[in-house]
Amino acid sequence: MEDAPITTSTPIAEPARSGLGVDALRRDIVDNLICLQARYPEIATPHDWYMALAYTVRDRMMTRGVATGHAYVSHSAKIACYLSAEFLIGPQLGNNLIALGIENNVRSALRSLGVELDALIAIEEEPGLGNGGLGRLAACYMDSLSTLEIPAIGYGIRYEFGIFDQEIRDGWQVEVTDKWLQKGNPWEIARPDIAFYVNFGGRTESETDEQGRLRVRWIPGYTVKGVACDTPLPGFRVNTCNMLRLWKSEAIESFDLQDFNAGDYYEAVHEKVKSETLSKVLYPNDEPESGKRLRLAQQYFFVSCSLQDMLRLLALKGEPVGRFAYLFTAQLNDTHPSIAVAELMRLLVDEKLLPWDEAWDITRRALAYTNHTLLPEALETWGLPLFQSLLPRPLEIIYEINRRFLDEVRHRYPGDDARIARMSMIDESGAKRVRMAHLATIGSHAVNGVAALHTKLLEETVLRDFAELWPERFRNVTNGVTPRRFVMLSNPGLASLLGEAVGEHWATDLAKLRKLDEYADDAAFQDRWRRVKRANKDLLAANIRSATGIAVDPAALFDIQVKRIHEYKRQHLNALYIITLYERLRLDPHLEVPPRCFVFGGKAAPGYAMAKLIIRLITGVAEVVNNDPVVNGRLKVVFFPDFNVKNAQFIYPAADLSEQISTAGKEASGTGNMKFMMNGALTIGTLDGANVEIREEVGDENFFLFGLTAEAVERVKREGYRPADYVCANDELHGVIEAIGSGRFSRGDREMFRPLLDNLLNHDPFLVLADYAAYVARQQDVSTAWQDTRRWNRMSILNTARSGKFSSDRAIREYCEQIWKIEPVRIALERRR
Ligand code: 26Q
Repeated sequence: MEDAPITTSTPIAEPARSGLGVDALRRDIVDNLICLQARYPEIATPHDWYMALAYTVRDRMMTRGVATGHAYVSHSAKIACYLSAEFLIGPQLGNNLIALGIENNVRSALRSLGVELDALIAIEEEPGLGNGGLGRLAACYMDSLSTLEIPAIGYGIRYEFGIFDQEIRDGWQVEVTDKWLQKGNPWEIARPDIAFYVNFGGRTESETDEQGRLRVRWIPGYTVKGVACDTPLPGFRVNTCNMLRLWKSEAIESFDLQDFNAGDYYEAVHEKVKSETLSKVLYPNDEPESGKRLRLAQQYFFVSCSLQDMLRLLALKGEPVGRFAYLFTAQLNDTHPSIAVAELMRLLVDEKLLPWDEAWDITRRALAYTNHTLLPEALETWGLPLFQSLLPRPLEIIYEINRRFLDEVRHRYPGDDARIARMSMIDESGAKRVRMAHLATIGSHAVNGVAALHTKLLEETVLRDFAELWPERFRNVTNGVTPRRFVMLSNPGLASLLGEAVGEHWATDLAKLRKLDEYADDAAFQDRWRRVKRANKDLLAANIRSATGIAVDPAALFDIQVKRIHEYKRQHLNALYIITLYERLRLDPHLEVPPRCFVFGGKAAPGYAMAKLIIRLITGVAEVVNNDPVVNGRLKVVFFPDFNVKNAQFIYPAADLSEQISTAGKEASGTGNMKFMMNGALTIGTLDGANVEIREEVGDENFFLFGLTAEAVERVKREGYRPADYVCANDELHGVIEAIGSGRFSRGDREMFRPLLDNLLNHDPFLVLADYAAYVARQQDVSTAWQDTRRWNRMSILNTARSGKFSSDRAIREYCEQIWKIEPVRIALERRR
């Protein structure tokens, strides 16, 4: 057979797979459609086009990713490793197009093929590999790390099933499994060659080696293999493209072979299934649940793989183990990866044969810990028997660290046994438990909270003894969010208006938004501002209509609370206010009430009955209020199902009012509050988490503050909180409680909300009724302000103008300067043909 003839059609000037021009993009999209999707254009489905485009975009990122990886190995630059059990990165296509700056060219290329880009962006399923704030924070930080050209790797778990999809049936939450991998994931690169073994169970043996050193051998009960799955995360308009490296569990080959040889085929297959189970599913609770062995196994699994990978990279860099802490810094995203303290010690002492003291010095200098909660029930601890049986060797190491640490404490505070008991890594007050926050604190050179108030309370309460012992290790890094995803991508109308007003650099230098102050009273600018907001509200209204069937008026005040459902976040306080308004209208149908649309969104942990009942209350109120002719459309209540990153992107831009109403002292930071602010929403909120700093930035006159302070909350509790007093003192509140109890919002069922009322009236640690009157009064001020359109627009503009502090770029710069001591590395791209 002869070779095909050499043809000379007009060549496209740009190289395949890296060209950014319209012609090259168009050519490569069609190539990928044929070569990877095995479809020709005439019969391609939207999903085929999506895949072809995604691969085309991925190719462009590969060039950058490879150059970035090469630079990190050949430089002696330090790498920041962000260890997190969760990464909620959201849909990738739109974000990557923006980062590469090829959105317009791709749009043209597709249009010439008769395909609409927005339709392809809309069909992408997001990887829901997180619960909420903590997982999304990790994703925002990865975005900033790449954009700021900081050498970084995100390390986590590649769950096959992420957070469940939420459906609302009959007013109740129903959980549906998330099948994000069903149609394939074009962004991920599996790396079977990068794999590590992780041991579990079994026992340990000690022996003395030839050099007379004591050596411990861990004889595991079983071993699991972790395989790397990489997702490239490009920085905004830079060449840096860092990797998110997620570990997938697999069975080790030799293991099943052994059983197979022994003839026990079923046992071999069962072992394989068990190993694969490890990374199967994300725990959908944003609080630890006692006794979940698999959860602890997941944590150890990803931490061990990640640390082994860092040691591999160190060797690749040609560096000795002793240089570990100069070349890597690992940030522990809450205590979930805190077993890293023991595992790094194990790897250095047992495997690399370093002396204990040298290993301890490296460990402490390499690790730093971020705390995200003060709630006692959310502090992670593990029962000793479980820990012992799953991780016998790491537990021995924890004991040894603890013994040495407590000696130090004893030396410093002689005779203070109570302090020793408080600070120990083992809680011995009841059945013994390992305190992961103590492990993380003792094993780190820096500990930080996520907002100023949170850090202060952390130092005064949960980690008080540690802050007293090592004050220099504690610092605050207030959270931030990425303006690329949450303004530029989510709110293109606002983005172009901002570009005109303050110049194009706002997206990487958010403090530039300050210049908007000058426009706050400019009538023409206000008008454009209002029109952008209105278009966003039209879009949300359409999405509400298709998701719930509810028609809302885009001219109404959009009052939004989206976040996980939790008693401390007090969605039920918001519901009480809605019922208050409704009862007022029933009493006086002619009452003047500016039209409001209340939107809720958020998932409840599947086992959290009270949170699920709060959802039921909201949907019950919605059913009654939306359909009562007395209301006449002036109030609308919507529970938007399945709040996730994708939905969030059209919800934040449409908000007029942001509800941040947690009990003061309970919300570590909040990050939704920042996303709303950037998009021009005003906040009604308590002095909690980052609300405090938001109010400081925007000014009290542009923020609706209410409620007890954290101090007052503690005082009320100390003196005895008596909810009934607040009901007796407030007729409206009494009426609201009666209405719920009467079955008005439960189709006549007087039992349904009894547990909720019982909670509010008899044992509510979150003091809902204590803040009710102040909240209702402040909401009245909101309505008054809303009726003065000029005033409202001014406040809205000032909120965006003063949101600069809350960029994740600022937060990452602080981590780099104060904790990681890392500098940017410029990535050069070679010209390739
Ligand atoms: C732990 C052990 C076992 C099973 C589950 C968990 C678990 C999982 C997720 C515990 C906590 C979480 C998530 C916590 C979280 O999202 N916290 C939020 O973090 C945000 C980022 O700092 C803050 O803004 C929020 O205030 C905080 O609630």
